[in-house]
Amino acid sequence: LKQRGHVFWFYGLSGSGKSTLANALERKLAEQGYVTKILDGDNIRSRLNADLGFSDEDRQENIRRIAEVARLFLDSGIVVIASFITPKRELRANALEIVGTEDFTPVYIEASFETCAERDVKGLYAKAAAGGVKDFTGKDSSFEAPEEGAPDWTITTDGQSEEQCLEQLLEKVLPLIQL
Ligand code: GGZ
Repeated sequence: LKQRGHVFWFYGLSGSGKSTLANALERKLAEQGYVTKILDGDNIRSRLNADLGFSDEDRQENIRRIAEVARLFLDSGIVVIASFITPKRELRANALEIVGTEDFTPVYIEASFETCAERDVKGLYAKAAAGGVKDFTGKDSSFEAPEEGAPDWTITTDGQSEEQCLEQLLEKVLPLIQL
């Protein structure tokens, strides 16, 4: 492959825009001939990790397995775009450790809980507010933003268009995957 493999690990609240941006980024990269793989709830939580829920332990196992899968794709030189809430710093650190520091970039997709709740694309926030979602991130289960000085990239979807976010991403992504 005429590319350098890399794992871009998108994390942030449900509804922050992770999947939208992951898909948009994949489309752009594909146009330019890059071979990519998206890992997200749709292809992982529905199958490989269908046995896992949202307790701290299950999220940890979820992220561990995904990072191992990402590593396999990376071994083949593929650009992986993983998109999971990954709510705790420790979970992000574990994923980075499994994949390897060199080839892993954590990307915080930032939007406030209020913004995500307003968007409520899947009606999950309304359901959670009514008490119908166990361990909901940002409500009964905490989300840890990147610590001050963390090397993580931050893309703010709050108040920026998808195009603006995508442009910011591309500018940082391309130098890492170009040979
Ligand atoms: C958070 C939940 C929950 C709870 C179901 N808390 O926006 P979505 O719907 O499509 O994506 C969310 C997805 C989160 O799974 P992850 O694998 O990314 O989470 S983690 O990294 O923390 O393991 C959401 C849906 O699952 N969902 N219940 N309780 N999100």
